Amino acid sequence: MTSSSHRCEQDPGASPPIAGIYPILDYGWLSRFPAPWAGGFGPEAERFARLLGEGGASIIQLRAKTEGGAAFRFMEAWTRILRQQAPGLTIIVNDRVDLALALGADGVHVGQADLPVAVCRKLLGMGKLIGLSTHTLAEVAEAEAASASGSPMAPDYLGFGPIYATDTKSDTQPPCGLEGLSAACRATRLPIVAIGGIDLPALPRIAVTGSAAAAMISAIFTPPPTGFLWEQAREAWHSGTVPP
Ligand code: 3NM
Repeated sequence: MTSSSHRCEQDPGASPPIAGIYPILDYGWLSRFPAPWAGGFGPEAERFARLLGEGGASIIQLRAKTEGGAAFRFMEAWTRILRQQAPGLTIIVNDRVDLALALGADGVHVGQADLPVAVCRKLLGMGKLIGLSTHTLAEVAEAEAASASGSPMAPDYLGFGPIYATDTKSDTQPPCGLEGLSAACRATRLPIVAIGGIDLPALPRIAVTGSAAAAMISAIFTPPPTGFLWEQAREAWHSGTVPP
């Protein structure tokens, strides 16, 4: 990454915040499950958060596309539990700069049609992480140019996708596949978080494209009794083998 004063940098001496598996706790997806995922937040949720902390997770995103109190309570509860049980974890809020501020999150992830990165930066202040969704090489090139010139429009990392077809988000572009992802990684020095339809068998292939991380919703948070596949995903990413 280029050096500039206004952006968070991935410090090569410390474990970088954007690395490996990037789980997204999505309110809509988790609402299909019983507590603790979308409500309840008992000891099960604490165990889940501890697993992330002890398992070396670096980052997580809280995502709630629905407006209203329930979505806020979802984010508030998870932030509290994650802060208690996994203190080193970087917590990113999707779309909502206001909620990121209210919750004291570590950053925000915005789409192309959301608040511009420079405005997010102004609202959140220095030292917060800002991610931007990209879906085309032109969008990647635009972010890279902003980064190279030290512009306040530059995000700290890029989401890029969808890599594969997904049912979790309805308004996606056509899948770009591994070739599209590799091209995006070559087009920027910003860390790329691959997203969209990524399951466990895909992780070893994603890991060798140059992506910094792989974001996962439906394939890592599976219905009970299987539950949260954090350890399996981490192993698939790091060792290249998919546990049975
Ligand atoms: N953004 P799953 S695809 C939230 O292409 C999101 O920008 C995408 O969910 C993009 O891991 C997507 O269940 C859904 O496929 C990811």
